[in-house]
Parts: sequence; structure tokens; C-alpha cells
Amino acid sequence: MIQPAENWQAHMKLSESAAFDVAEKSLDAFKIEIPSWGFANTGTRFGKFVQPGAASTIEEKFADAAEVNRLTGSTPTLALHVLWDLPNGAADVATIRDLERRFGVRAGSINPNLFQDQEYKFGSLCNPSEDVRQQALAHVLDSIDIAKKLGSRDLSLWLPDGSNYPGTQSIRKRIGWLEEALRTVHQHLAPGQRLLIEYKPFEPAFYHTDIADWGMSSHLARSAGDQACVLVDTGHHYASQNIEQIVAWLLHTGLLGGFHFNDRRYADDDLTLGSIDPYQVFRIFHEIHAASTDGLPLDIAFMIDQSHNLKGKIEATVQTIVTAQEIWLKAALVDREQLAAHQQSCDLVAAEELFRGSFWRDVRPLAAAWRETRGLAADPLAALRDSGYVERISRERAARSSSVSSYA
Ligand code: PSV
Ligand code: MN
Repeated sequence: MIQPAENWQAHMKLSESAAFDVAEKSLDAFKIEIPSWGFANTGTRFGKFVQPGAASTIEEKFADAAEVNRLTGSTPTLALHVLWDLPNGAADVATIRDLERRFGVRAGSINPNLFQDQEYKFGSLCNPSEDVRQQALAHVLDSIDIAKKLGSRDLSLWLPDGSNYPGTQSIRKRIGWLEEALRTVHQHLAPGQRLLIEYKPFEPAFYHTDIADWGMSSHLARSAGDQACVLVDTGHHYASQNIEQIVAWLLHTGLLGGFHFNDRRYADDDLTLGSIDPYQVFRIFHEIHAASTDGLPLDIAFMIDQSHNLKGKIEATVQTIVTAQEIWLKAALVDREQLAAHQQSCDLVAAEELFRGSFWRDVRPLAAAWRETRGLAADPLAALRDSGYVERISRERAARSSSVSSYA
């Protein structure tokens, strides 16, 4: 007769090997795009704390992205912001292609920039001035052209448009201008390309934002065409908003195109993913795994949108990827068949305990074992420290910038 203790151990062994299968399937397929701007010096409106190792050229951004990809094996693409990374527009495509080859990292989503130029004081695609709207549209079309030349699938569009004071703009006229512009943008997409429409409730505008939430993004995506969908930036919600419910709706309506992941405590804080509320990330990931289990067709771009002001940029990016993988794996391990049974019978505590049980499970050994079987460092953060990469680039880049300034 099997003793209860042996029985328990046999069960654990079985479940560990089954868990490793889940780790292999879920982590092999989980690719995350990192942003070029995560490696550059950024700050708040109060100032910048510069880091000697921060990337100041597109080549340095590719080099740092390649280091993150070497350590994690999961970040093959780099999101590019057109004005920051291709200041000469399509003329810079050859440079990017060359960097892709040299560093083994591909250009990812292309982000037009509609927030930097003086003309955009009262908006870009929603500006009351026809000339400014045309200028903004031309930039988006140029960005599509760049994306086509780079073979980048996704155009990731965020507008700063809005107004600061009640009564100062016609909200409805601006909706009309936006619908019209996005239809034109959509017509210029190549087959297979996608337009991802990002929303944000406030900032830089503080009274109304033209694309403030997922309902507005969904409407605009539908009115633009089949290749348009919604981009969820996790930092772009009001405090306590149920983001996983939004994700479930977008999955249900077939409109979920991608994410910009980051964490927040107050507003769009750009903090490291999972640093404030890892359970929320788990709940979002669960919705995606559940939709996949249910056979929904999914095509989701997982992207990070963070700028690290106090932490080391490469270290924080590696930490983010490792965190994302661990939470993704926790959510993959939810026994969804059992959960569905508990949900159906309204066994609330059993359902919640099963759900939370996966969240509390320490999957770090499992993730480390997966990394080792893929020839990756078991602990990417420790491997980064051991590599001396950050110290080396900090020395080299600091020396270069001081020699540049001594010539100036
Ligand atoms: C706006 O807050 C945003 O989330 C958009 O995605 C921009 O492209 C990005 O931040 C710039 O940092
Ligand atoms: Mn974003």
C-alpha cells in the first residue's frame, strides 16, 4: 500500500516534470520586444540623472539590446522611435539594416513621433489646423514607409493630442479628423502590416485626451480597417482600473494587438514590470493563456515601454524580462480545466485558491532549468554582473563623451 507521504512525493515529481513541459512550451514561444529608449538617458520634467553607460547613439542602443538578448534569449527585436532613432527618416534605414546584421537584433515596432515638434502644441492628427494635421499624417506615412523598408510589421501609434481646459476644443470635430486620418494611414499599410492604436487617459493633456481609453481605441481601430488593433500600455489606466478585464474584452473582440508593459503606482510612472503589482501582471497573463486554451486566434506583440531613471538601464531591462518570464510561467501553470470546473460550480474558494496557488508558486528554479537547457545563463542578472559589460560600456562611453566635449 502506498503511504500518504510517498503518494504526495510521487505526485510532486509528476507535477514537476509536467511543469517543465509547460515551461518549455510557454517560455520558448514568449518573445518580448524591448524599447530603444530604455537604454538612453531620460528623466522626469524635473531633470535627468545621467548614467555614464547610457546609450547615446543608435549603435549603442543596438549593442545594449544585443546584450539583453544574449542573456535572456528572448528579446530578438528592438522597438524604434522614428525621430530619436532615425532622425533622417528613410535615409537611415541602411544604417539600421547594418546594425541588425552586426548585432543579431531586428528592428521591431516603428513608433512615429507626434509629440516633439512645436507645431503640435494644440495636437497632431487632431489639431484644428489642416496644415498641422497634414504634417502629422505625412510623418505617420513616412513611418509606414520606414517600417516597410525594414520589414517591421507593426506601426505603434500614440498621440499626445488633447486639451487642457473645458470648452477650448471641439471634442467631436477632433474625433472626425482622427477617424479620417487613421483611415488614410490604414490604406497605406502593406498586407500583413498592423496599426496598433495606443490609448492614455491623460498626460500631456490634462482635461481631455483624444484617445483616452480602450473603447476609443477599439472604435478607431474598427473604423480604420481590419489591420488596425489596440495597444494596451499597462501604465495608461486610472488607479485601480481592472486591466485584465479590458484585456479579456479585447481578446473577445479580436482587437488585442499588443502591450507596452511597465508598472505604476500613481500614473504613467514607467516603473519596472511587476515591481508594484505582480499579481496584476499574473491576472493579465492568465487571460491570455485562457484565451489561447480556448482556441482564440491570438497575435499579440509583447513589448516593454519603460525608461529607467534611477536603476541601471541594462540591468533593469534584464530584470524586467526575467520578471515577465516568471509571471508568464506562473500563469501558464494554472490548471485551467480544474479552474473551469470550479468556476462552473461556483466553488469560489476552490477557484481562488487554485488561481492564487499558481501565483504563489516559486517558478524560479523551473525558469532557471529552462534557461540551462536552452544554453542560457540560469541567472541572467548574475551573468550580466559577471560579464562586466556595464562597467566596460560605462568606461568607453564616458571616455568618448569627454573627448567629444573637449573638442567642442
Ligand atoms: C506615451 O506615454 C508612451 O507610452 C508612448 O508609447 C510613447 O511612444 C512612449 O511612451 C514614449 O516614451
Ligand atoms: Mn507606451
